[in-house]
Amino acid sequence: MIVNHTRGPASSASSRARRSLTIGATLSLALAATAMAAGALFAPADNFDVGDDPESVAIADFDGDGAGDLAVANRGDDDVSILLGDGAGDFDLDDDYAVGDEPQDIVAGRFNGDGAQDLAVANRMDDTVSVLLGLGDGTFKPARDRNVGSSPRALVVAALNGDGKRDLAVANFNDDDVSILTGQGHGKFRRKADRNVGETPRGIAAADVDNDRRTDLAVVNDMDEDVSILLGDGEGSFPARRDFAVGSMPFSVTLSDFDDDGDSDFATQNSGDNNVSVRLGKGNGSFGAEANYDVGANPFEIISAELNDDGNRDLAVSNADDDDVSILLGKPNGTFEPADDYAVDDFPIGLAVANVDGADGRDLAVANVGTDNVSVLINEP
Ligand SMILES: [Ca+2]
Ligand SMILES: [Ca+2]
Ligand SMILES: [Ca+2]
Ligand SMILES: [Ca+2]
Repeated sequence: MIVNHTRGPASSASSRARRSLTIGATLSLALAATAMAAGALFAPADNFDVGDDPESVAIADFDGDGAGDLAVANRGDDDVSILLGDGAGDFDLDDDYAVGDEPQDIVAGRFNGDGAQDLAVANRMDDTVSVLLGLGDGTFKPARDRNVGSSPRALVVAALNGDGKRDLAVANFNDDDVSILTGQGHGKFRRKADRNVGETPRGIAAADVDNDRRTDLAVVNDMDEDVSILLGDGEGSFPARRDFAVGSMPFSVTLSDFDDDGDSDFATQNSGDNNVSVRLGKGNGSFGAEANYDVGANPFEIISAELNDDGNRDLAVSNADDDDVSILLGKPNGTFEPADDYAVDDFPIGLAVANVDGADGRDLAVANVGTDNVSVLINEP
């Protein structure tokens, strides 16, 4: 087990990024010009300063004004920055909230019954998840921490045990397992027995992949270069596991229905191959052969969403060494067009998607570790 294999940027990556800054900027401008000429899906990025080493970003409406806001986990500051949106694509830093040691991943969800959006954060150095309960006005109560496994790197909000309350599943990098935290409905969680997966899990997603109306999990394992599919029993346990191969150094997985056949499919970024793997689901917990699509250098995170309003799910991938985001537009049969790249800032990792400006189209937020800011890409359909 490689305990020191961290998800964050190594110093070599940072220096590599600095060395390539000039040529990277020139290339980015050229790519942006090309994209604009071809009918760009996104306007040039606007950047908003946050804390030190932002690794992850979530979008939700924290103050209830109908406009999407940002929550950013700052690994270097051990806190979360809240940026409130004005509904037109602009964001103001509102406040920071202390969380655990080296927050790595952040998700929004409603964990108690007050209707306000709350936050959960995986802290990789103190083996906890911080829960921040929102007050509905954009502010949060002080974090409460819950123990999970060793070196939690990613988490997902889902209904896992059929009581209608939001639960959490957390990928523990050092333990090769997943912690299941069942929500009690008042903002507290109960930890069930951990579930083993492959070696060094770094990313996690939730959906029903075998069409039994019970939520399942997809966990991407860096060392094993595969995805563990855990089939849920609807009671918060996952008795069945099958592993499906992907590429080299996968850190992130997304579940979606790319070919619109009603069965969940998955995609990973492969940092060692500079591409993505897509495997289409068969609806019974199994998946078809891997298809690969090239993206930029050192892809770190992948998300899926409908981005160009043609009815086919698309992919967005953050390319840490290219300082841009690759957009792969989906086709009806579950294959993808070649990537279009959109420039962001230095060493982008975290991605989130939602409509933040009120106009048509889903927008992207990208957390840039190298420049301690978040890039917002506004969709221009
Ligand atoms: Ca708002
Ligand atoms: Ca299921
Ligand atoms: Ca499908
Ligand atoms: Ca699409």
